[in-house]
Amino acid sequence: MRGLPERITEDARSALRDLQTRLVAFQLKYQFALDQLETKINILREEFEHTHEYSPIEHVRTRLKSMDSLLAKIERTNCPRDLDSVGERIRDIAGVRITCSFVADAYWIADMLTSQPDVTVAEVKDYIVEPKPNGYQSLHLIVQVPVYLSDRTELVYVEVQIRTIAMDFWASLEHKIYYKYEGEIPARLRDELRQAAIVADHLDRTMARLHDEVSHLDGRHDVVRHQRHRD
Ligand code: 0O2
Repeated sequence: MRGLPERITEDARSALRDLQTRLVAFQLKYQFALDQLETKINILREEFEHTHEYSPIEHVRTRLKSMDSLLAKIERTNCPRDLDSVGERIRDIAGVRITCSFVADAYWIADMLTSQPDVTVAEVKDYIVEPKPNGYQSLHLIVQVPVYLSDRTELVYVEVQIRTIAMDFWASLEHKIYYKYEGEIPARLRDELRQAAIVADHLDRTMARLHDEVSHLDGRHDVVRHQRHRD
């Protein structure tokens, strides 16, 4: 290739190897943090299913930010290009998305997770109480969890997004449309999406009301929920 020396020196080779080792270690700690949180969430889910034959957690998905997306965010946010700054400033490198049936469950799950002694809340963005102008609704938490390595413990940021199935349905499609139009969604589609977000919100409210009505008849879910809140 033109512009590159034909043979890289031993020093350059060793610097590259060192960088590669540090990058892999950097990514691994996010994977470990995700594994930990996923285990915590699965324990909550299994315990609920076993004890109450019901779980507020419908589905859990984890993802590590791709290198392309991370580099774009470093660029966009003018983040200094060292791993310490990236780890401190970009807090959604590891992400967990939890879907639930009802809006109240989103807060309930957030409470259960963040009341664990090794989960520290760093930020909360409540786009359910205050949806984004495009209609996006979700509860976002940035938490820190300890990752125990062979020679040290690191506190690692993870973004947790909690939302109902209806909000998730909306967000998945909006995300696809947003990328298809590279952020410039035509006005008609934008309006229809905003309208669809209102419909999703209405659906969530109706389902919650119906669920409450039925729960009063068998008493099961509410008993579980109220017990949890009293604890
Ligand atoms: P991906 O592909 O899910 O990783 P920023 O990350 O700079 O956009 P900020 O303030 O750091 O913004 O975080 P914020 O507002 O909590 O949003 C971060 C993530 O929430 C996004 O990550 C999306 O997953 C989701 N999100 C936020 N706003 C919207 C929205 O309007 N529509 C949809 N569909 N999702 C949204 P990424 O990195 O953009 O995407």
